[in-house]
Amino acid sequence: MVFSRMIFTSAAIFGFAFIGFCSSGAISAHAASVLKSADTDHDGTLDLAEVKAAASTEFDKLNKDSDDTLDLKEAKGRLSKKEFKAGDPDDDGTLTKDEYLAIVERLFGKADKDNDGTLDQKELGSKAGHALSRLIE
Ligand SMILES: [Ca+2]
Ligand SMILES: [Ca+2]
Ligand SMILES: [Ca+2]
Repeated sequence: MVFSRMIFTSAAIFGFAFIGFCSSGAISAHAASVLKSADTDHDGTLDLAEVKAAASTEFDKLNKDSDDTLDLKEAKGRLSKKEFKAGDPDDDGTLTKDEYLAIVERLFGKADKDNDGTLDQKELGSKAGHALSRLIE
């Protein structure tokens, strides 16, 4: 009885560890791919200029009707409704590229935990880094 409970417990612990491993693995896989594609000077980190350049390209890609702004529908999957509203200070229901890049810059500052002006893969895998990587790839 005690023995079988022990097996069950260790199986459960193993299961949780496995799930945890998979989800953090998925985040860092995305972080790694964002890092690879946006790191144009190949120094292994992203500075703000690289992040903004990638975000600007992504904005153009998301902006399907080419009217210079993103509406909530175009930003879907990248920004939650709340994030969209917070990034739209003139409250006109659309994001200009400047507003989009301001969100990116804010998230960059949040993700740059050691304040060295660059994001490494670990910082990109953080919560803010993950939110940021959605906006640049
Ligand atoms: Ca770089
Ligand atoms: Ca706006
Ligand atoms: Ca940093």
